Amino acid sequence: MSSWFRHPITRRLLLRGSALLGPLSLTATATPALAKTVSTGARPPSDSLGGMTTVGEVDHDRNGFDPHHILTDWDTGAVSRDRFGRTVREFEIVAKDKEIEIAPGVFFPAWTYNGRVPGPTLRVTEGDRVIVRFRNRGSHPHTIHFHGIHSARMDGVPGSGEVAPGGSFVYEFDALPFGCHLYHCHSVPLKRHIHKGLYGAFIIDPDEARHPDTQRAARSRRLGTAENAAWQEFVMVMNGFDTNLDDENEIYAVNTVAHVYAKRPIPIDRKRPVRIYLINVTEFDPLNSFHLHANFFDYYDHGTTLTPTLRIVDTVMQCQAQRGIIEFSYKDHEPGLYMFHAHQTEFVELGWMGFFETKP
Ligand SMILES: [Cu+2]
Repeated sequence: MSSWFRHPITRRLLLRGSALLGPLSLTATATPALAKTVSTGARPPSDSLGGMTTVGEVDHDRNGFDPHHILTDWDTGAVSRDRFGRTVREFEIVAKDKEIEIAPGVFFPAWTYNGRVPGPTLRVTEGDRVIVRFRNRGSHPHTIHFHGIHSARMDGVPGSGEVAPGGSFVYEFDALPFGCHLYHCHSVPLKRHIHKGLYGAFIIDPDEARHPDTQRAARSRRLGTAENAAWQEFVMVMNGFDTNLDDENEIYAVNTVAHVYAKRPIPIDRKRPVRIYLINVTEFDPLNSFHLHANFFDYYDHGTTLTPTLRIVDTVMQCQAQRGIIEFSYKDHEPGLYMFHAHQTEFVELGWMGFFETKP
């Protein structure tokens, strides 16, 4: 039987209906809160957007996380030294079920790491010993599978590091290679466990002592250095949500909440360069992308090199779990609102669009 007969109302049909009929007012949890008018008080003004954002406000306090904080809240762990003098970073991650609001009035029964989607952004330095104490307080078996170099025992897949509800496991490995990585649950069915919200960014900064020929570039990446402090760094996890179980996403976003950076633009100091750790975890669609307006950027695929793998581009695409680092500057631009979005334009209308607001 075709999927059309099993799920006669798809988001594409809804969009088609929306175009024909005007504003939609369908029941929450099944449909995004899209409309042809923009919410009051939101920036930028509605006439500049053509009324393409969600209407109303998400209660970030109720969610327990705010996508604006997620942009920059690095979790560097509890730091100690081992007997060899090496830095050890310990993290606590708890899986739990939690309903979250992903667009105004649209609630999603998520599975979360530490109560948020995406989970905490773990940030370590190349060569650190990483210890992750994982407890599963959710309703299903879960794992944490890290993208990185580690032993089979630490791989976080069924049969190796999978944790039943109520159980726990300690993942331990060296942080390698440096780059922009991710972690996610690897229990089956995999697409459901990932799509429910069990993922997060895992950033390994380069250790400049290991890169004598590119020390300056390495230091600019490593949190805590003066070179790094000159940058404005943001984590952007591109995700989507299937609210009606039809294996298609009804809502798309960066860091979970539809249009959150359109309605509250990300302020940037245009004199300082910008670095984005971009990660795609979107389920059900083979590709996602990032497009920057009125500017071009350099891109480091997987973040595992200190020289760009793409130069002077304004769009980059990523398959699921692909990620990379984007670097650009607005120093020669006039102050204003500069848009960024997926260049799958359907995703834009369903939540994946935002603005940088450059200050003089
Ligand atoms: Cu899981």
